[in-house]
Amino acid sequence: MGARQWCRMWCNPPMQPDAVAIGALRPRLEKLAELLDRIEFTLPTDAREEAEQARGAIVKTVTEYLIPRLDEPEAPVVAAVIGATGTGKSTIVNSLANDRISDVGALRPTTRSPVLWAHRDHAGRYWSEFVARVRERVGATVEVVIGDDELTQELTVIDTSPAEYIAPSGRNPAEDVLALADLCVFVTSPTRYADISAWQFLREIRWRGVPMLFVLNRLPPDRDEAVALLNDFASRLHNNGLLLEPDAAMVFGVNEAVGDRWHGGLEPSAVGALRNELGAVSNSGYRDTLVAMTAYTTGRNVVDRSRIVLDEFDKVVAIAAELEVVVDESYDNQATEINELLASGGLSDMARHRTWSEAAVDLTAIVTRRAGVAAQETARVWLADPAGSVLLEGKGASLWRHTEDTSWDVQGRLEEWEGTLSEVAVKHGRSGTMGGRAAKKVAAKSWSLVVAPGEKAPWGVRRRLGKSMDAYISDAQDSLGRVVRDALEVDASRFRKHLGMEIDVAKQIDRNVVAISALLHGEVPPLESVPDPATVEETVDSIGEDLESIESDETAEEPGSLEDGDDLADVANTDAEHTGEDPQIKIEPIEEEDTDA
Ligand SMILES: Nc1nc2c(ncn2[C@@H]2O[C@H](COP(=O)(O)OP(=O)(O)OP(=O)(O)O)[C@@H](O)[C@H]2O)c(=O)[nH]1
Ligand SMILES: [Mg+2]
Repeated sequence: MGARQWCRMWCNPPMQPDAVAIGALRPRLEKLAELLDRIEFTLPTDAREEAEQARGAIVKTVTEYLIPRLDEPEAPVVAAVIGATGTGKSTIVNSLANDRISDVGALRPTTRSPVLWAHRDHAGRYWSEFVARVRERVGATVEVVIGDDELTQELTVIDTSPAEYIAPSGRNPAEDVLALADLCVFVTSPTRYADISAWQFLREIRWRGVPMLFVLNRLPPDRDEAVALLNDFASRLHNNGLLLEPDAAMVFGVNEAVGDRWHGGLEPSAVGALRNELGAVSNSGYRDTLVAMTAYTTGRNVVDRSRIVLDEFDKVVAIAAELEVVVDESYDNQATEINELLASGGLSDMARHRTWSEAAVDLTAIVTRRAGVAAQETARVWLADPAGSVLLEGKGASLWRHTEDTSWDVQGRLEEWEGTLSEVAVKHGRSGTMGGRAAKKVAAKSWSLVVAPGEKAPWGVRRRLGKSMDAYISDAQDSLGRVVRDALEVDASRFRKHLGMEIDVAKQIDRNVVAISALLHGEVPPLESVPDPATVEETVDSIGEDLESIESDETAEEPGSLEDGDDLADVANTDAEHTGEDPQIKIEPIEEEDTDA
């Protein structure tokens, strides 16, 4: 009874969406987006912009489209009407509605912010959330037109501003709407379809994996001329990887109609085939397939783009590792020199102070100055490096010297050191019997021996440490040396922060990409490559057969269906909707009864 429909929107070959895999994808995708949101490409690698863009696009697609979509599988299909200014997008929307939904006009651009056309049934929770999401992205000026049209029961249509239009906010509303859409209706005209900018936009849409319907509007009345234009457009789409076959039947042709209708649209019959198609793909039986397919394709493309991000991450990690060596060496040199001074008695002057707190002030000045030297040394080497110099130019300007906090921080750490000395004393106490109080006394009286190792130790210290005296001093010097190193590391960590490296994050991203890829059935082909031959062969063959029968019947007027094996869900008796009364161009979709159904 029903018919299976080969929809013209499947410009990319259908893939088998697996409901289970798609459900399992959700947490993985969410995690991936969260991880990608945390990283940032700051180093000037060749593909940095591309990687940053890919990163942003993945985060946006996953959080703003995929997750909400998977959460609300029952929500109406959202079709974004996209195209250059004056191609007749608003005219097409009004024609579909046979009503004034969106203003049309000679002013370019006419539509400056999106117009949503929806059914009043969807004014509930989902709807308010969706509208809020659109408004949040696109701005509060988004207009919502609520109606009763049957078509909108399962479909929300959004008329957009021209694809090339940048709003005063600096955003591109069409792009923003597209990011939330399940389906793109791309409208163009004979004078516009060859524009390069349109193709760039289309390629970007293709990345998203959103199914597309192509409308060539404002065709001339001469049939041969119109057919030639449709063929040319279809073959360009095909050459750009946007249409499986260079087949004009996959494009909706709409004639330049004469005479104005009150609502700024055309006769409804002019868009009859498009309306049927939109009705068919948003039909609840079909919608699940559409949503699953879009989610699936989007998921595949997310994996694809994640690889760009990961490749870039590898490069960045390598550069960062080199720059980090400079940090390590500069600070390590300074720490080593201070430690050598300590060991050789070069800092013995500090022993003149009465208390360690006073002596620590001297050592603080030394360590702070050394931090400054290490910072300067690191910055000097970084400056000579292309990536390093970029880091120094921006937020890294302050890296040339130690920070204002360094001295406070060093002093705090050094003062605490005396407290830890008693533990060293306990370790070296005669036959391991030194109590806590005695150890404290030893610590208080022996700090000066640590900074001035040649001095004679007070009797109390000698008595308690006996033969372990030298070992104690050596251990205590090591522990002070470590405090100095740690204090310098705090200053060094500013450089590391600028490298922004979270290698662990990269690993987690990698793991998620691998898992997502596995859920999507294995390897993801590169974006431009030819799709899975098995699927394509089967699909193309079945189209080919059906085309033959159509080509021999030039008068075929009815929009209809083409069987596509088991890939697509049944569409409940779409025949009933196929009025096919298009008085204009006679290039129509292809129909065949599905006898199995
Ligand atoms: N006669 C005729 N005029 C059309 C047709 N399609 C569009 N127009 C006219 O072309 C002009 C632009 O149409 P719109 O529908 O506003 O174009 P748009 O793509 O929405 O333009 P923007 O909102 O600027 O992006 C209007 O004056 C329409 O009346 C058509 O098929 N026949
Ligand atoms: Mg418009």
